[in-house]
Amino acid sequence: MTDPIQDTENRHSDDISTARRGFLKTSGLTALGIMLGTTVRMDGNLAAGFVTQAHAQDSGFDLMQDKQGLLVLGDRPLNAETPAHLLDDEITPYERLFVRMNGLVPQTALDQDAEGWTLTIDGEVENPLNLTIADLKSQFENVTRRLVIECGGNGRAFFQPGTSGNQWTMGAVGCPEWTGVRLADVLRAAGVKPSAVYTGHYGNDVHLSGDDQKEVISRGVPIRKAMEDDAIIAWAMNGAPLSALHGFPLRLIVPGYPASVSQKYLNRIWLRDKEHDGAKMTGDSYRIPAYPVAPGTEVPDEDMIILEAMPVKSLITFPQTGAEVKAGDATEIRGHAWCGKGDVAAVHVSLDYGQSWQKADLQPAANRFAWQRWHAKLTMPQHGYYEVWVRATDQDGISQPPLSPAWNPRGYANNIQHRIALAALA
Ligand SMILES: Nc1nc2c(c(=O)[nH]1)N[C@H]1C(S)=C(S)[C@@H](COP(=O)(O)O)O[C@H]1N2
Ligand SMILES: [Mo]
Repeated sequence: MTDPIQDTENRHSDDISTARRGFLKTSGLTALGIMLGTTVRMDGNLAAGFVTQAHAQDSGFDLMQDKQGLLVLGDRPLNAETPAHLLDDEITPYERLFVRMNGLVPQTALDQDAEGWTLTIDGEVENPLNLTIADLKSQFENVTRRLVIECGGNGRAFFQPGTSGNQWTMGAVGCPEWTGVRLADVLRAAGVKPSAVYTGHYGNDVHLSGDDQKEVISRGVPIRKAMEDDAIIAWAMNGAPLSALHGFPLRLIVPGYPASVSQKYLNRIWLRDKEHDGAKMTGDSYRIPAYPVAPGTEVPDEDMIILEAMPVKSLITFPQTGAEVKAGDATEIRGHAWCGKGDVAAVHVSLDYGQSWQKADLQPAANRFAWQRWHAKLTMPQHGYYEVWVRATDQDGISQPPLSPAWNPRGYANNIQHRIALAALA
């Protein structure tokens, strides 16, 4: 069955320009992504050209070998998203978690070598700390939490006109289970001075240029966000040490905000007496206009403000778009919903292009900032083509729009409704 929304290259047919589609179809990286999306073994039987090209590029190819079904958007830096139907697990397994690198994976992570690793807490604190991973494990309460990470640019592909950056569709999101210590506990142990207003996060990944003096990414959050109980400094994901791609040996998870603040390969948190100004904090990075702008507007940097809480969002993770169902039978539809403010209030599904909505059964979150499972049963009245649309609503009554929301120059925070196509058989 070929319909516009089952084809990942076409995405929402009305949301991506023909020009862009043409580009994606002919791009070698798309071909690579499609190959990685299959069960083809990475090392044995690929065309020599691919292997050579990939190996020349930071061995991104090797790193992807235990990922299953992800679509690679680029390999230097390495970026890959997960098709919605592969995000059906309540706890996202390693194999299906998206990858977002701004630079190159550091050697320490490739070698899984945490020998001598320390986390420095300095700046606006009474007692600067230098903590080993053993110190973190023994001196602070250990916590395990399911926390959503979502790239600020997830959904970028649907903005018109298009904006530069990875053309993420729906799958730059996941909800693994993280183990570590509360960021707030560690900051309190360092003694937060009243002058501290912002955090600045650092890791040891390598700039694409190879220049080790250049910062890859160093973002931060307002101190009030850092002192909430939810953010953790993690050393494990799904019960295993962090992997090379996801931040070994330590990373921050600051849920609710764009995942760019969740620093991987974490070795320093600098408390600042002003808004942090590290790499990708300034200019238009992870910023949106301070006022609504017409699509395509050039916005001066001084009118851009930092993107904080991510908007309410949901996915249909079952069935897979394009599936065949039986007309007249109640069909199980399910997915997840999450929100940068905390819990989701309601989820609705529509079988008639948003003209009428049915309330889905929504389960409570395992903990704050975990995604919430929803289920619905829908019956296709007769044979033919159907679309299922989903819409989540947050605690303030704000729900997802059917079309891309406020256009912004870098294409952040797009929480357009997800939809799938189904073929109902007689
Ligand atoms: N050190 C470091 N941390 C980082 C990044 C990075 O490039 N380097 N990318 C950030 C961005 S933009 C995102 S969306 C998340 C992605 O996390 P993941 O690759 O574990 O899915 O990591 C964040 N932390
Ligand atoms: Mo991101």
